[in-house]
Amino acid sequence: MERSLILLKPDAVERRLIGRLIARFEDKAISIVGMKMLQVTPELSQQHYAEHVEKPFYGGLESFITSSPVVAMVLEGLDVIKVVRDMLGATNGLKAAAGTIRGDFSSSRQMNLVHASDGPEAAAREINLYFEPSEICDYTPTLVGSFRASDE
Ligand code: FUP
Repeated sequence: MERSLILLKPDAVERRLIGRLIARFEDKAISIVGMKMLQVTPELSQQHYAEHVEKPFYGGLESFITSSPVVAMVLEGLDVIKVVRDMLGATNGLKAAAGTIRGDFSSSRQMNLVHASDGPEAAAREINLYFEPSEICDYTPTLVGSFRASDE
């Protein structure tokens, strides 16, 4: 089992897409094990996007990510980091394949609706940035036998 940090970004909240985006993950039988709405501060943005802080686009990215609340989630599932990244599609909504979240809903490189961790190290770091351990629920879904075979 793997966990990933997902943010429904300010554009998703402003465009009233929260429910439809969460439904994409629920439809895929991925478990939500943590979820909350919060306002990202400049400090949190700088920690989250540490690798981008020195880049020319960072100022615009920080203004955007702090402009409205976000919904932060911890998703859990087999290979969930790659599965969710594939569900999002390419970073730029104009280049994302049809059928992906960004391909279907975004026409922007910055306003691409959802963030998802890009690897196990990033996931551990980002989950720790947004969630206390006590805010994550350890549970086995009752219907897990309908999601996949026991040896998968
Ligand atoms: P991703 O891994 O798909 O979230 O994308 P990156 O880590 O490459 O970029 C982080 C965020 O910066 C993206 F959500 C979009 C934004 N970005 C810009 O606004 N302008 C750029 O030129 C590149 C990225």
